Amino acid sequence: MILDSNKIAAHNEGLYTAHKNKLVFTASEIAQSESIIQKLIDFQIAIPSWALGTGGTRFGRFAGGGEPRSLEEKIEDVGLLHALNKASGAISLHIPWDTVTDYKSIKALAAQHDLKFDAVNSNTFQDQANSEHSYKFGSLQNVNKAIRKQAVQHNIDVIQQGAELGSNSLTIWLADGSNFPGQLNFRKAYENTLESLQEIYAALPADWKLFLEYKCAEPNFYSTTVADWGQSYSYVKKLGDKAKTLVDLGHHLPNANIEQIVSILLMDDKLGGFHFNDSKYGDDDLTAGALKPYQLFLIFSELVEGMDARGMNHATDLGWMIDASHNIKDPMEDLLQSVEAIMIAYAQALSVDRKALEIAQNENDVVKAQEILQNAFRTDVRALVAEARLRSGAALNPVALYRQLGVRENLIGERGLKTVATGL
Ligand SMILES: [Mn+2]
Repeated sequence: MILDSNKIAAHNEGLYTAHKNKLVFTASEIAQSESIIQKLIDFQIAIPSWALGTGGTRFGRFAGGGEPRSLEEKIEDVGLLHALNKASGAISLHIPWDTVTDYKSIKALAAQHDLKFDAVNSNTFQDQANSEHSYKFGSLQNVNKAIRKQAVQHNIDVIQQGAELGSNSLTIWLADGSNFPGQLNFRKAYENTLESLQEIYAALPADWKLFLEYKCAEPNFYSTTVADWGQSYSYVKKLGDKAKTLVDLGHHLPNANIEQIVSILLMDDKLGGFHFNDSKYGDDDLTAGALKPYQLFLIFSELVEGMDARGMNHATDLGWMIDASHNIKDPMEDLLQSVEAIMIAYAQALSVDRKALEIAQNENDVVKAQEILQNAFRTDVRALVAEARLRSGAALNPVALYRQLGVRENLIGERGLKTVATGL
């Protein structure tokens, strides 16, 4: 299904007057509105290929209809999202779920939808049908050298596939760890993992980055071999300049101060990118900004401050991606909501009065510092986000237009009611 741009224009026409009134008011409240709108236009958030189908829990999966059955259909779905919001101009593939056989046609399809290939993700957390060795007791950490070799080779294969597509980063998340005390020698698990990562790092093209994601628990519940940002940092520091830490918002112990982690990693040039989602208990993978929008804003506030301090390009110098699972919502609607929440947090962070905040900090004026941050958070920036979409040719209200056009019903018509997205 391809969205007709006339339908987007007609939708925008109906909402235009109300939007313009809001925009005029917002611009009167936020001095730097025009530069914020431009930054929002440039900012793109990658959609992971595995988020387009309905996820599940340990207990069951309730499939939606019209889910993408192939990589081609996943690209078409991201193309639909991007047409609606012009802020989802990249797709992140997961190998082997999205193994490409015809690079030329896949690249042409992505180009047709104005999509780039973001980081490619390797998978050593499950056994593949044709693999010789099992990852039951870990992959890069495994006590068996042959199993480590197989996992290293898989990552090198993923790099090669990504390079064919024009991607320039590899994300590694390891399920490696242990479930019981005594199962692992922590130091040896670390050393094996480091050696394996070094072999993968050696295969990276010159202009590539390696993102090492951490996670405090799950699927292993006693120890995780890359458990937190400190452990990821320890590995990437030893690997070299192309290796960075990736922060997934759902991968911390409860109440971790993620904004502080982000600030320090950025300062040390070791922050690679983000996986956005929201959570109440653990790796809940809920819609970004659904539960803790203030935390999301505070994280973006540190990102903007830290990137500006280093003279970085907000749009291109870090990897921005959603990593979420949709168990009960239409995945496409959920992704539109996530992108909107991320854009709002980014716009709010851009509107913070940095000079006034610095003065308040230097004067230990705690009340003033809080007032400045909360004023930015409490100012409604949705008209700026909508204006960025309007200027890009996207919809003023993407979720409303998605429903109005009956996109899901169309996809069910094309693909059937009982489809299951590949990969999950
Ligand atoms: Mn993740």
